[in-house]
Amino acid sequence: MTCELHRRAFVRGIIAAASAAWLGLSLGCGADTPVDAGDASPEAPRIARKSASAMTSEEIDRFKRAYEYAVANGFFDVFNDEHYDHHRHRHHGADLQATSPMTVMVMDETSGYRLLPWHRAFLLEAEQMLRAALRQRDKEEGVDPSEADLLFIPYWDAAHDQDLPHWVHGFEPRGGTAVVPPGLPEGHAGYGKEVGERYEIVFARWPGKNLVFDTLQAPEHVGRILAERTFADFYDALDVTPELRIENYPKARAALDVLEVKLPESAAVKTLVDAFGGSPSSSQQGAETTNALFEIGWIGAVEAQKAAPDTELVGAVKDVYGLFNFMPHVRMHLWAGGLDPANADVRGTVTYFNELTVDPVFWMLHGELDRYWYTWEKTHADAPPLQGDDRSFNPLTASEGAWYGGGTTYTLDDLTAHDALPYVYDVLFDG
Ligand SMILES: [Cu+2]
Repeated sequence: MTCELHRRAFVRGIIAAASAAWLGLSLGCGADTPVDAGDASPEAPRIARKSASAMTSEEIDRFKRAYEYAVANGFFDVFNDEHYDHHRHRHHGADLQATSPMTVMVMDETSGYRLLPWHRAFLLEAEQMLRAALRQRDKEEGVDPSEADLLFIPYWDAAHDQDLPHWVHGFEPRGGTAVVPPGLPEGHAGYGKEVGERYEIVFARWPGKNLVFDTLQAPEHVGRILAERTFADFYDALDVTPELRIENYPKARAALDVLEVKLPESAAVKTLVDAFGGSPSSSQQGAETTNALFEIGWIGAVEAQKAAPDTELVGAVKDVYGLFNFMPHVRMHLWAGGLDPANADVRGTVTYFNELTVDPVFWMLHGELDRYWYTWEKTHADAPPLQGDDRSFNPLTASEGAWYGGGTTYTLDDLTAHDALPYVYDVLFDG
């Protein structure tokens, strides 16, 4: 019993320490009252977003023609730049840096609560832009442009697919530019240029090829997230705090002992040893712990790429990661992007905040997170705890969005009134 209590205390400590980097502590309060699902009226001109795995060949073709045209013409450049502009948008609980090893910078709690509504608005803008792009292409090619009204951004049902949808493998649109962020590793297309300059994106995607992010969330995991009662807890489970696989704790602890011997000089290993034995800490220490975890993940990936890797070291890194069942948001990005098998410093396009909008997987994974939220909203009245200006979202400015009829400013109320949204999901998430 004592042992059990001791272990629980440890687990709480690790949760706070190793994951606080994805935000700080989130304390929320909200109602848990079921709301009327309110079916869409049949005459409403709404598009039904479907799973990318369930699209017809005609729908896939339409989406691909719009998307590749938009990327090739640089229409996503401004989407990249806006997504990268944290100061204006405050739209992520943590900023994932371009560095290798990966590092996170913790944002304030409000920025985390803005993640879902901001990306809901961003998806609406992209969907509108893609329709305008398709109309333009159709006119150029002498095709009836009215098909553009049928275009939607599909969602990636990663939990059920456990892979990328078949047609997305190999669909790697070329073109587009992005702004150089600090810390790009050698081997990345923007490396060697001044921070703030533009570079031509070189599309990269190695799904499932990140040593320590090589699995996707299971449907039951999503089911547990959807069972959270308040928005704060729902958001936290989606984006901030991993589940712990307590049964893997002894293996993870033993693996840290191995790493201490193999990497006696590593500050990251020391940080993790302290976190495993210590008490809950501030979010700054939490960021340090998360970054230490990322660093040993990188050490493991570099080792695994050697001609004759130290398999005990690689196994120990994997065992430390085995303690965590990571949050769907970061997991989908890192799984889909993967690591360059020839250079573990370079990640896939969909993991870099400054260039990720050229990968359709970015939109499909955020469509899926949006579908989780949309599903949750059907049975919960609670909303993101945001006040004043924080309830306003303007992903693209009026002048940037003018050409496709966008650049809208959305209020939180606009974005949470399902009946007023121009889309529905063909099905809610069902674990
Ligand atoms: Cu994201």
